[in-house]
Amino acid sequence: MIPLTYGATSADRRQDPTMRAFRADRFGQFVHWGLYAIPAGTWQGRTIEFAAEFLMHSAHVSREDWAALAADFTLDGFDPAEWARTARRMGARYVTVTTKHHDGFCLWPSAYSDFTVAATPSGRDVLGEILDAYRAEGLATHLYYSVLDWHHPDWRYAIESDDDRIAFDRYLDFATNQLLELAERYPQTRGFWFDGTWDESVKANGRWTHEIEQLLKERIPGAIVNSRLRADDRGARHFDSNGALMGDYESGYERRLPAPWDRSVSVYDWEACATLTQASWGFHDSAWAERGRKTPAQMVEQLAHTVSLGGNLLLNFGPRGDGSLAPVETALADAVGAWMAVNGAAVHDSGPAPGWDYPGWGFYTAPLQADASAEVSDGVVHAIVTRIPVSGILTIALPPGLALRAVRALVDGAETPFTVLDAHTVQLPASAFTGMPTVLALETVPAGQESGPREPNPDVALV
Ligand code: FHN
Repeated sequence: MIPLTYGATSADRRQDPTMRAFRADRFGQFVHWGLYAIPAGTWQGRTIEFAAEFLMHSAHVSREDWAALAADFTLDGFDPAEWARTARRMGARYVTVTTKHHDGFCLWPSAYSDFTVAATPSGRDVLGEILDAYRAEGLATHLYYSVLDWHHPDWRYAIESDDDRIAFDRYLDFATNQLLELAERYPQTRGFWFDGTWDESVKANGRWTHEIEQLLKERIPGAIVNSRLRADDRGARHFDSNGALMGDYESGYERRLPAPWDRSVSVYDWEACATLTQASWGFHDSAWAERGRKTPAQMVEQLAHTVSLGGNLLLNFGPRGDGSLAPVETALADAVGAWMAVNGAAVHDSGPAPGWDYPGWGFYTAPLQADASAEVSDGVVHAIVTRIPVSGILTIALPPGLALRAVRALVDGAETPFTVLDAHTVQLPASAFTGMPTVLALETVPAGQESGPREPNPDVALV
């Protein structure tokens, strides 16, 4: 064991009520909103095919020009109650909101910065309004905070001189003040989600990452902090130099998931985050972002995949510059919500089904058990079918010692017959499930001849 002062604080996963509630929630909404939603990926007529929230950086916009966007942050379409209702309808149980992203703009009127909502036409505490709206809908609230800050003159990527060290110490004091201010202003916050911590300057300050985590937990007992904040004495991130998880849950799965058979991740808590558009978290108004937009079925599949391995999924929304939600995002939320309204029991309060191996055609989940060390899930196990085999048959390998009594669809309780093959294997006809894959044959002809006469096929009757 390497001796560490700022490594993991505990070898075990937390079992207190706040952490259990977070684990049981399984599905959260991420919200990236800030000044970057106004230019939405385009600066002076040039659309940059990169994340919208990086535009200041990728279009080389000066601090002054970027700060001038504050005058256009007019909240004309801002309706946080609508955001919160949309999230609740979708089945999300918590929200994580960007309080300050890499551009340094603060959604709350921070006493420590002049680059905040206080400098916008409304001067309103936008963050406070968002948090109140979500809590009114019964969702827990988490605060995203970027340590990386392109606006603050004392931010450093690396510490290469005494001057850098002095400046960066000032920067860390500023960040500490802001974080304690957030904890004081919004004491009902359940968690802090740190980002922008990958640079050498932060890695050289493992002590600060340790201390701020402890300070926030003193101010808000039970607060949940992601692993991304942390570096240890030697600069190791997420997991300390002895391999132990720092923070309360691992937050390294960004726009990717562990392999569906990789049960090794289930030994700790983790959360994946995902974009709806192509690799942009902030609103990006372009064909480029749309090319990568996910369907409701893809998001449901990611959710099932995540829960089957004991993770939470944080699904990102990027409201538009005026504060309104893009209709395409509301439509996705509603479609996922319609699925969740019927099938939510396989997601909420659920986790991996111990003893049930990845079946290839979908995912198994089971209700969270008080005894997390159980080797086999018996009782009800949910099978979430996402890929129906072309054979039309689903094969279920039962954990040794279990037999199947009945199979019912969650949607209406209708029973599905199955065939027992041997002591451990049963088969279901895939016709029991909706959504059979369809194969389309695309017949092509040279352009201009598409409406010409068709050769009759002598083998089939024309209809
Ligand atoms: O650079 C950010 C990005 O804009 C976004 O906030 C994501 C969300 O996880 N985090 C960073 C990239 O890892």
